Amino acid sequence: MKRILTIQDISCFGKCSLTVALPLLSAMGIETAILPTAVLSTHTLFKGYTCKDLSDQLTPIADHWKREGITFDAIYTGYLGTEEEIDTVIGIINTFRNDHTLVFIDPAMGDNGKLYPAFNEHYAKKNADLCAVADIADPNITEAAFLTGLPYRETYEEEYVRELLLALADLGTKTPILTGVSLSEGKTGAMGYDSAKKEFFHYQNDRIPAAYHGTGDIFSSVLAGAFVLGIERTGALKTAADYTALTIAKTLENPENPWYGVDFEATIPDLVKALNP
Ligand code: PXL
Repeated sequence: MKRILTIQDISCFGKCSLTVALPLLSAMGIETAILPTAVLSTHTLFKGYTCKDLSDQLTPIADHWKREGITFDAIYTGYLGTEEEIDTVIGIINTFRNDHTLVFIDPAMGDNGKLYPAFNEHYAKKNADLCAVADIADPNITEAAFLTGLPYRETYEEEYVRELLLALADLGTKTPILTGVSLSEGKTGAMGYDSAKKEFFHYQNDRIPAAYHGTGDIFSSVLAGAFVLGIERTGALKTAADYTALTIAKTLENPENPWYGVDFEATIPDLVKALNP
C-alpha cells in the first residue's frame, strides 16, 4: 500500500483541509499520515474562529518519525499558516524526500482574485519557495497570479493559462497544474505543463453553475492520490475533476445543503468505483 504524508491544518468544523484529505486518501486505498499545522474551530471564512498554532510541534514529530525509520511515497501540503512554517515544511520535505518521493504542493491561500483573510502578499510570495521544491503544484488562477506576480484575470484565453504555467515552472515546479481553468464556454477543469517534456496537458468537463468552499481541497486530495496511485497525468486530472463535479452536482440535489461545503461523503463510493472499474 502506498503511504502519503499530508501537512495542513485541522479546521475542526467546515469540511476542508485535513477533514477532507484524510477520508478521501483513505478511501483511495492510500495509507495517510497527517502533520497538523494548526487547530482551528472552523476555516477562516467563518467570523470569530479560534486558532492554535502547532508550528513548534512539526519538527519534533518529524524527527521522531525519522528515528523510527518511517518513509513516505509522497508528501502533500495544503493550507499552511506562516512564513516560518513554510520554511519548516520545506525542511521536512528535504528530510524525507528521496528519488522516488512525489512532492505535491497545493499553495492554498486564496480564491476569486483575493487572498484568504489570514494572509498577505508577503506570505503569498513566500509560497513560491515551497513551489520551488514541488514535483507537482496545483494553484488556482488567483494563487498562481500571487505566486508569479502576473495579473489575475477572470476572463482569459488559453494563452494566459499557458503563460501562468510557464511562470510557475520558472519558480522551479516540475509540473505545475492550474485548477479552475475554463478553456471554452460552459467547461471547466485543469491544465498542466510538464517542464521536462515541455508538454501542456488538460482535462475539461461541464461546468456546474455553483461554487462551494472546500472544493479546491477535494480536487487536490484526489489529484494527489491519483498521482500516488500511478495514474497517468490526464487520467489523474479526469479522476479529480470528475469526482469534484459529481460531488458538486450531488450537493445541489439537497436544498438544505450546508453553505460551508459539499457533500463529498455521499460520493465516496463513486470515487472508489471510478478507481476500480
Ligand atoms: O480550503 C482551504 C482552507 C483550509 N484551511 C483553512 C482555511 C481555508 C480556506 O479558507 O481557512 C483554515
